[in-house]
Amino acid sequence: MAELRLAAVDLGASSGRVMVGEVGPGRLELTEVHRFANRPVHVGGRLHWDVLSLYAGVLDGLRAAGRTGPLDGVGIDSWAVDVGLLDGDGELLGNPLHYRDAGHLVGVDRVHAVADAGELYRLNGLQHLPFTTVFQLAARQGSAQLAAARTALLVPDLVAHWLTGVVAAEVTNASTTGLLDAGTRQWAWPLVDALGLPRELLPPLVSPGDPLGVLTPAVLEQTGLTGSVPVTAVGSHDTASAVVGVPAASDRFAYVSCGTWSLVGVELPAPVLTDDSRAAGFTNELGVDGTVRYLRNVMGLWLLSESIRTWSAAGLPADLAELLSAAARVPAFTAVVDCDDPRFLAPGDMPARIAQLCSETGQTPPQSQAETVRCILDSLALAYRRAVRTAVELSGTAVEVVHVVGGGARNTLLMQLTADACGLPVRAGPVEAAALGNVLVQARAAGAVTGGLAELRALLRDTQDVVRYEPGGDPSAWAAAERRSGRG
Ligand code: ADP
Ligand code: LRH
Repeated sequence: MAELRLAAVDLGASSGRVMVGEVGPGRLELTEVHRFANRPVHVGGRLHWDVLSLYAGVLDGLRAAGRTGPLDGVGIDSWAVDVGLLDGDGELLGNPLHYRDAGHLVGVDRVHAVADAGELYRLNGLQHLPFTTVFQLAARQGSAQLAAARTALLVPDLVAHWLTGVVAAEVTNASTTGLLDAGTRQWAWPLVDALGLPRELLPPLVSPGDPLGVLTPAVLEQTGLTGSVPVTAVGSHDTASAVVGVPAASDRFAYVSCGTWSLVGVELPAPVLTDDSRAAGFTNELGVDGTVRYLRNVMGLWLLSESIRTWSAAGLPADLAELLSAAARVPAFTAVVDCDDPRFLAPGDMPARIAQLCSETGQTPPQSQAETVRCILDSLALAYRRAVRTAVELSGTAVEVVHVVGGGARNTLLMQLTADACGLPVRAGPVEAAALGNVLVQARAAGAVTGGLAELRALLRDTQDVVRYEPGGDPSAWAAAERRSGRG
């Protein structure tokens, strides 16, 4: 089979990007053709995604992709949980709410009145996060928008719908809604009914590799693309695509999908739905090829990006590279915090919140920007250590290496700290694992490559750059730091 040119649309919390993957047996080359900012908008007391601006970025990206040559296909992945609501005419009823909006919280009690936390976990297998779609929809009960809604589309499904006209819910991302049964992998209708949500809101499920449709004539005209351009379902949850993009050589690996969030875990054949797993805050999201992504959401580089935003607004130095090199000169463990503290979730003054938590745990708060950055990186490495160890314990898997993918793999200090903290070798990269996973699933569906995840990962190993970090330092220092963070 000839080589294919496939576009990956990858919308992240910090930026959207369109990449072109050239792929065939033994070849996988990814080129970024367009990147655009993703700027949430606070309006009317709620935090929204500017989804039309993102869609305009997607169209610009497809146009740019077309300028580099004809396209054989398109796949879309994006962040989880948030939905756009469409009315009976298929019109978007409002901008999707952002998962960091505080208004979702009222939904938690409403859902727990129908199914307590234990029942919910046995059903959907998800870590408790206050913004999971089921809580978001419950919070909107009684709103005019939800009353008018006939279809709820997760963000990548919404983009796919605008590109093709097709209405579908891709299953890896549907598994983040809390409304999918982790056992049957179908919509959990009894829960949907008990919550009084209309069944019609939830579209038919599709799986990665399924054909979705073709770009509409209007999209072809807007992008200058020609012919019939297929859109294929990929792991539409960006983390699902990123895990495909992990260049692991065996199944004895843990991963950190390291971007705005850090998703830390292992790949399993079946969910772990025990009470211990629930208490440890582990999630069972669906992966490509029927796998389970058994992982924890760690607050991630959000702690750093939101600190930088705070400093920049105050006119303080805010260059990422300079801050990281200053942090590398600060002694380790000056202060550490529990990254999982829910107070870190919302936008706002991050350095102040970090200082507050340090005081609450009896530590001297960071005294400089460099110390704050160091505190964030030490604390993230500690959280990765805890999550990897707990994933191994609860799932019974063996782990010999930690693969880190996503933008955070560029952070050399964080990578070394991760190796030291976990006491395991770290393999960092590729940075654009989600786009690579997206392209690989399309390529396989089109017959340009064959095999399971192991074969797709072998192609990644042969074609992508990976940086190696070996563990060092004093392991007991990490256990002591963990106690100081309030988690030990
Ligand atoms: P998302 O998909 O959530 O938008 P990315 O995977 O693009 O996130 O990762 C974004 C993060 O990567 C940034 O918050 C930043 O901390 C980190 N990052 C990006 N470039 C670099 C770099 N050159 N050096 C260190 N860190 C980087
Ligand atoms: C990462 C991510 C993560 C979700 C969060 C909302 O981009 O998709 O897997 O938990 O966004």
